[in-house]
Amino acid sequence: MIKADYIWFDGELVRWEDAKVHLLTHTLHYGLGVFEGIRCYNTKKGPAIFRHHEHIERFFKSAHIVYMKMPFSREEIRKATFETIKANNLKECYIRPIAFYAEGAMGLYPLNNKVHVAIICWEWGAYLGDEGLKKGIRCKISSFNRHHINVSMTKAKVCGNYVNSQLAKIEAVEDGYDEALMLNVDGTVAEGSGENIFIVRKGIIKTPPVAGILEGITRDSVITIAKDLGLEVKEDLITRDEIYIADEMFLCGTAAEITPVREVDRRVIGEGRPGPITRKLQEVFFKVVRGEDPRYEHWLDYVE
Ligand code: PPE
Repeated sequence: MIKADYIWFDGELVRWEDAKVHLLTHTLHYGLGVFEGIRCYNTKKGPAIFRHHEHIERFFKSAHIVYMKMPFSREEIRKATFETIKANNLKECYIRPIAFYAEGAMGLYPLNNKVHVAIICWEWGAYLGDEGLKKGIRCKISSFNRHHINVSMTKAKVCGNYVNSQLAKIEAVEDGYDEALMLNVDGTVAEGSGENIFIVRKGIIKTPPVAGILEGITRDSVITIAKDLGLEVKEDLITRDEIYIADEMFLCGTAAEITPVREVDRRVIGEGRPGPITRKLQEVFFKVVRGEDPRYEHWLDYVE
């Protein structure tokens, strides 16, 4: 990864090398921490954070779901993020706020341990590769199911939830694919290891309903943009075989942005290259995040 100079840690900027924690950090052992993934893009008016308020809100809602008390306010986190971007002189970056339990008591009751909060910013290019963004990626339906809604809290971006994602991702990569697609325990399509899923069939865009998956902010942006383009969007259950016969498919997320999918389980999707609707959505999305579409100006939080 491309390192930056400073990390915001519990209210102050510390040097990247000095941002360290104790080996008994509770979250390192048991996984109960919450995090966000946000992107800042360069615009004509300077760096702007895409849908910053929605990401901060989800960060706090994640904490709320898992009983964690956030020791900073939303506005403090927002200002701290600006501070970190400026201290590192970044124009475009990925932003990773994380809240986690410190050392103290061990065992499975963490609420008496201090909550640490850090904000880390660094330059992160195309998550699934530049080539993937242009030509599409190859996916595999994972042998691992996505979380049951009463096993893990899927609306919360909890550190420990990502063990399941990593099992799927490792399996897919070791088998020669770029990314894993995960099914719910009932067999319907859920999400990628770190992205939401969309297909296009007969001109209609389809994505699974939010039950059981992370309520992606990029997913919401894509739905809004698509509807504004006059396209029909359906939030409905998708079966595995419906993916195989889709005309187009793409994944979306903060890190993955809009990444086309050209093959799933060795079946070519559509023409085997990004389809017209996927390309149109990508084109508008990249204009929106870089402040080139006034209709979505309210989605940008300019770094002050
Ligand atoms: N589902 C999952 C499981 C997920 O992790 C993400 C984001 C999404 C959907 C899309 O959500 P949103 O970013 O709000 O559109 N995954 C983050 C972590 C990636 C990582 O490898 O770390 C991200 O994209 O930042």
